[in-house]
Amino acid sequence: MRLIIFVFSFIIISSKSAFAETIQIDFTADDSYSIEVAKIDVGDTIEWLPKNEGHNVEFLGGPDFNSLPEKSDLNAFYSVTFNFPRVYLYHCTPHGNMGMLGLVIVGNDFHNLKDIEGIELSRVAKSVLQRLIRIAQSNS
Ligand SMILES: [Cu+2]
Repeated sequence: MRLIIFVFSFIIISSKSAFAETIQIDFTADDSYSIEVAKIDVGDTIEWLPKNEGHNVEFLGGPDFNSLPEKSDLNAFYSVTFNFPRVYLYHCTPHGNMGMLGLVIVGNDFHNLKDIEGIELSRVAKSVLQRLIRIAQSNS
């Protein structure tokens, strides 16, 4: 009986780590993120690669503003594991007003979309956000 429990718990632990994925997003030469809409599962990790200079990642919104990941340094590798579902919005601190934005949808959960849409942005950034939301919803 004890052996069965042991085997069963091992399967749960190993299957969880086997399915956790890592997605890589580059800073592009034309001031954007190579993947603007990332749809991932709970527990997945996103890595941002500083392939071009002058960019970073700063979160503007998510399920719980106080627990959002810290702003990354310019030109630095950055990695975040998303353990809670919902929509997350981030931008590049120097280029956010010009529309360098990214959306992360964790667990296909759009419950906080209204909060994300209510975040104050420049006019250009606002229209980029609307485009990204349409992309996110069209293949959900
Ligand atoms: Cu930038």
